[in-house]
Order: sequence, then C-alpha cells, then structure tokens
Amino acid sequence: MTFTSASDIDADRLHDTEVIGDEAVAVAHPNIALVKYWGKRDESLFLPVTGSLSMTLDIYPTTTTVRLIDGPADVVMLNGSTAAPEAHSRVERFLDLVRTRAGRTEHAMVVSTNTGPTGAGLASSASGFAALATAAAAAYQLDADPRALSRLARRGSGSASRSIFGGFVVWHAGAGDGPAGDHTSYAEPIGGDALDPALVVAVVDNASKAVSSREAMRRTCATSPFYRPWADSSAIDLVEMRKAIARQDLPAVGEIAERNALGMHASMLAARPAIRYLSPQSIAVLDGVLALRADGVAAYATIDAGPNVTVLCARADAQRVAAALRAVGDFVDPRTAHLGPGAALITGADR
Ligand code: 2P0
Repeated sequence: MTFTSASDIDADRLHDTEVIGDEAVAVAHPNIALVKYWGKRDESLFLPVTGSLSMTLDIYPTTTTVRLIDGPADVVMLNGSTAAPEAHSRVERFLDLVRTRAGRTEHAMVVSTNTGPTGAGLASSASGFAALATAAAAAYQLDADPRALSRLARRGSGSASRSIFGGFVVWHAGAGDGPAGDHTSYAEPIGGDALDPALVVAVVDNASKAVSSREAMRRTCATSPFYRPWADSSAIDLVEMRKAIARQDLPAVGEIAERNALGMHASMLAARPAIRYLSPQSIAVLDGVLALRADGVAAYATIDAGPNVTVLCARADAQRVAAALRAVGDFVDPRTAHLGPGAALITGADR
C-alpha cells in the first residue's frame, strides 16, 4: 500500500500547528451500486428516497490520515494539494459532526490520497468519506460500531455508508424523518459473496463531471416527471436483486442492475433542464455489451453519475469482456475489479 504521510506532503503547513498525538489512518474502497441511490428525502441528514445495493470493489482505494492538531483551523490535503474551498468545507462540516458527537474541540489535519479518478462518477466520494469517517472516529476516540460508522459516513456522502462494508451491501432507506430516519438509515453486508462476479470498469473519461451528483439528483427529484416511477420501480428492483444474489443468479443480477441504471439515467434525461452524463463513448460501450451478450457472454452494464460504464460478468469471463471493451475504441481503458473489503484502520507495520 502506498502511504504518503502528512509531513511528507506539506510539512510547511504544520509550522504553526502542534501535533497533539492522536492520529489514525484508514483505507476504504469505492463501491458500485447495482440498485442505485438517486435522490434524498432529507438533504441535511442524507436520508435517501430509496434503498440501494452495491458491490464494494477491490481497486481504487482511498487512504486517509486524520491527525489532531493544536491549530486555528482544520487543514485538508487531497491528493497532495490543499483542498479547494468547497471540498475543504465538506470535510470541515463532517469533522464538526464528529467533534460534536465525541465532545472534542481540537482541529485536525486530514491527508487523503485517492488512487482512482476523483469526481468522475467512480465513487471517489464513497471511498473518501468511508475512510474519513473511519479515521476521524478513531482519532477523536468516538465510540462507533460498524453500523454507527455507516450512519456517520452517510452524512459525508450517501454512498459512503455502503463502503464501510465489504462485498455486497444494502443501504436501507430507513423509516421516517429526523432522528428516526437517521437511526434507521444505515448500510449492512448481505453475504452472497459466493457469486464472486467481476466488474470491468470501462473508463472512457477521467475528468471530473460538470454537474455534481448531488446537484443532479436534487434536480432530478425536483423536476423530472420520470423520477417517481423510477423510484417506485427501484424499490422492486431492490427486492428482486437481493433474491437474485442469494440464489447466485448472475444473469438476473445483471439484468436488474442494467435496467435500474438505465432507468435512473432516463429520469435524469427528463429533468428540466436535462442532465446527460452519457457520452457517445458511453453509448459505444453499451453497444459493446449488447454485442457480447449476442455472442453468449453474460455481461451487463451499469453507469453512475458520469460517462464511465461498468460491466458485470462472471470472473471467468472478465478477460474476454475487457478485451471486447478495449476493441470498442482507444478511448476505453478497462480495469477489472472483484468484491473488495470494507473500510479499515491501518495500524503498526502496515503503515
Ligand atoms: C450510487 N451515485 O448509488 C449512485 C448512483 C451516483 C449514481 O451515490 O450527495 O456522491 O454525497 O450523497 O453519494 C453518488 O452520490 O451523493 C451516488 P451525496 P453521492 O452509487
């Protein structure tokens, strides 16, 4: 594991601070939803409209250090640079939540290194806030079991609630609003790892998206006449997906995942003004997936809030799928992922 310490990256920024001594390092992986989270019923508590189900990946980890400092403000370093104001505020607000719960007041230096594309619809905020929640809870000595950590991570980014756990994970929408919703909206692993699929991530564009998923889901909920039908059908997809995973039925898992994702994009296309993450390259990859199926390969697409397409298939078919996607065009750079682990603290020699 590559670990860059805070002092390696920006020793100067610590000149007017004193390290208090409490430090924790955590690693977390992104997850790809097979039944999507798209829409909040409560923006401040990050309560989703629907439940969702994901697969935690074993690629693109984020490593985050939280070090308590005796300084005037939080210091946030993302991928070796000082965080932009908006990202800084997001981290600061999250740390405020942790500090309030822990009854602590010290500021922190946060150093986060993400190995995947950031903000490109490949779940960097999921791995980022899952790692931050895990490291911050430890640094501030907040007593949090995995479910409490999942609820905490949710407050940074909804999808981060799922990256606390490895394998297949369901995030419950929860019941009610306010504290009741907050307590009942958490993620948990559901087993089913015997299915052991591959996800071939067809990266067609590494760039950060023009419209954030937060804004896009807000606009979709508020203006798309197709949003409610999608949300209603997604609730059915979630029930059917859990059954398909339990019976290790890869074609059913793939069909549900593909229809759920395309329905989500359809609801965005009907937003006013429309949100279109799909690019001509995305469509070319979707055609490639159809061609694979016509050739008898069980391959199914899912797409998050960006142009990159992720293709679900059997582990044994992953190389063939990656080769077929590469043949779609030079713009496709496939990476193969499998089921990955939940967020964890890194201790001692592993650092
Ligand atoms: C998902 N996505 O289920 C869906 C599918 C993108 C498309 O979760 O506002 O970054 O921070 O809660 O978690 C992206 O949304 O949004 C996302 P916030 P988040 O993975």
